[in-house]
Amino acid sequence: MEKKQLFESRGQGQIFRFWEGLNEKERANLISQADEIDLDELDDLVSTLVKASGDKESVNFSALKPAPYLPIPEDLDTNEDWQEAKKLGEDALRKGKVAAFTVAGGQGTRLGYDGPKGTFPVTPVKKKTLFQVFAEKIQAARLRYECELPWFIMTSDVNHEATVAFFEANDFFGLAPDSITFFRQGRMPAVDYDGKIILESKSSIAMSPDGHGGALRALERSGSFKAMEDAGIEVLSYFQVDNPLVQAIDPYFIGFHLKSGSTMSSKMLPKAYEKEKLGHFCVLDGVTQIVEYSDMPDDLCALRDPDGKLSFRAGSIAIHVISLDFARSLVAAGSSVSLPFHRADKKVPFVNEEGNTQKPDTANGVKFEMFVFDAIPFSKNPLVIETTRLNDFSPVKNAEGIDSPESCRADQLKLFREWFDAAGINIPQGFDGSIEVSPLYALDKESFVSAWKKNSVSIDFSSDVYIG
Ligand code: UD2
Repeated sequence: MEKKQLFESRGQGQIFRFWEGLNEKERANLISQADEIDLDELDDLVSTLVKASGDKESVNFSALKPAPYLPIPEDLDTNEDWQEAKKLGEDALRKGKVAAFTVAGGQGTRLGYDGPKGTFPVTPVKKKTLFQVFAEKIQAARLRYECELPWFIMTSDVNHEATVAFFEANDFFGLAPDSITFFRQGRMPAVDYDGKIILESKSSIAMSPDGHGGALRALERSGSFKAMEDAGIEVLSYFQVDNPLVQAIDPYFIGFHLKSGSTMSSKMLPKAYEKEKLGHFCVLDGVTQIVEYSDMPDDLCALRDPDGKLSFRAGSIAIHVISLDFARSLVAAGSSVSLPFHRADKKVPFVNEEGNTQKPDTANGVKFEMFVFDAIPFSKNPLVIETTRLNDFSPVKNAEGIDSPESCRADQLKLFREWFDAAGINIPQGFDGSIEVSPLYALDKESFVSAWKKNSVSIDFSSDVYIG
């Protein structure tokens, strides 16, 4: 068999070691997985990331500097620069140049939730799921800017069908089904420490999602880039599935991206504490880049400016505006640059010589992932702008504690209370119920205040309050 010979000739014949005992369906499965593997790419990764030192040492930390960022002004409404940016962003939206893009291919292992993360309920009163929150934010932006605003959602093999079924079962949350595109990200095989592809059962290879950086390849492969181009899209508003507070569509951010001639822009927050799990915006030899929290040495995380602020305080919250042409150029045939892979040591279930799958107690292999933010060093005028936590970031990552459903609920309550205050709504002392405002009612404080002025109702604070 040709495929078997090819893998044998490349030292990876072990994936076919149970071949003789497999039925037709099992053989077809194994072959189709093998077809997904680019052996040249894998050889390269094994020699650079598995057998050599790995990617961590490749950064010259002694030359690393904090990246500059555009601070958020005290008063957005009177700041000319920000107001000019807002107008540009709104104009791009009205002209239909923007698409929303959510990466939702991750496995959500830390949350301990069995299902696509986007189907997790997060809002305080109505228990809307993450997907519903984003759908309503996108719908509200479509209405506000009278634009198509297509939504692209990247899934992975493990959650694609369940994700699409969830949208179908919920009537796509009122959005036109053809205005949402679901596409799968790619997969990479896991290898052992000798660089051999790991077989997870007799007929299947241990394959896993190729990281959110795989989005660029997947957008190209799925025809989504082409569809965006045909629809006149110029920029993507990129966000992660785990963060319901994100301003899915932020005219200020989009406007600054356009105004500064950037091809990839990012939002930052000052880190709340030294080891907060956010990538760090840095500059190395004049090139802006993100150094992931797990790769940043402790002493640099702890370094402080004379005023006591953390020097490397600019934390990435994984919200970007990316120009379509730039994203495409990184994956175009013959492109001179490509996103690097990172190594992650994992416990990878494997098939033993008796043909049974075994779960190891310690890491036994390496998975390969790309990160979308590794595109930043290739971008023109990469812009980093500050935002505020309540207006953009409270992710659901862990079952409890920091970045959990509970902390996210508390942040939503804080945000909605702020909106109530701004609109002059008096919350009775001792009210300990929940408050929730639908994105379809208001997307931000400003729109809440003006909607409330036009259309206030009396609120019954004897139970939870929902404004929709
Ligand atoms: C990510 C960033 C971190 C910080 C933080 C903010 C990385 C490596 N780190 O950390 O710097 O910005 O977010 O919340 O990204 N995903 C896919 N496919 C994959 C893997 C992930 O779609 O193969 C999606 C996943 O569904 C989620 C997002 O990417 O929406 C983040 O993934 P994560 O939870 O692994 O990232 P995290 O929290 O370590």
